[in-house]
Amino acid sequence: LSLRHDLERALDSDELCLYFQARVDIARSRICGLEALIRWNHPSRGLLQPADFLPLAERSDLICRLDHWVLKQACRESRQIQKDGPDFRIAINLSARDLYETKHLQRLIATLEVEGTQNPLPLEIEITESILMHDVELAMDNLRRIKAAAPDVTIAIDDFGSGYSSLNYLRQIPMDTLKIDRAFIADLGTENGGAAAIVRSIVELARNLNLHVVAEGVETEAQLGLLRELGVEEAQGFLFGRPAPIANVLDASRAPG
Ligand code: G
Ligand code: G
Ligand code: MN
Ligand code: NA
Repeated sequence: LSLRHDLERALDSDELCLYFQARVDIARSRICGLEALIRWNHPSRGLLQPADFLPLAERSDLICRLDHWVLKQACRESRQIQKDGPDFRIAINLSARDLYETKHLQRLIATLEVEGTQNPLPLEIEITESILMHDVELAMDNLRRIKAAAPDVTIAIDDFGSGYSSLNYLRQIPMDTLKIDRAFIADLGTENGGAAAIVRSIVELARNLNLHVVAEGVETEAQLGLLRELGVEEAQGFLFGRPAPIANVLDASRAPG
């Protein structure tokens, strides 16, 4: 109850902050993008993770205010990031209400329309497969509206493989990137067979649909080696670094070795 009140106040104070996690180009072994992930520095509870407060925010349009804050803040920080990574793509996460509720979608589109061309770094929006499939016809219409207003903003399907995408819709959804759900990466190279076959199928599908592929949750060199063999282009996960404030991520990327 009071957490909700605190969160409304946090939006107008400087308690919210962004952590970033690197996305790595596997062939070149270098960072090619960053995913912005929200954190909340609560005055008495300490640093809160999305799981601690996003479910609460998602019950109302508070989530849209948070997501809009994240978009604006990620763009602000892009000016600093640009110095170290002039071509890093900056990804933010959207929630169901952002995509499906007209009022919030319109505000998002208005901001993307400006930032999509003025931001120093290219922007990507991530939407989970399950949110997309919730009402896929409306989702496609609304993604087309985003693309029409902000053609340089790319669209990624997050947690791909965990939902139930119809192959027929996949062909029609205006999207650029598939982020393979980390459950498949966790099973790569284990007795829990089939994960490699699924990753291989996703890579094949992505090639045919002209999409980029990112593996999420990469934690070991063994997984990275398999992903390279399977033709996955990009990887994200604890192997390369945990989400952290941007200065830490950029320092780590400059460190030798
Ligand atoms: O940061 P962490 O790795 O704990 O993220 C946990 C979950 O919270 C992920 O599914 C991520 O997509 C989601 N998440 C993190 N930041 C945001 C945000 O700014 N907006 C939305 N809608 N979800 C976010
Ligand atoms: O949007 P998404 O759900 O993909 O957000 C990323 C989430 O995944 C965050 O909670 C982040 O902390 C978590 N994460 C990032 N890398 C790894 C990893 O290598 N392993 C695991 N288990 N979780 C990860
Ligand atoms: Mn994500
Ligand atoms: Na994900």
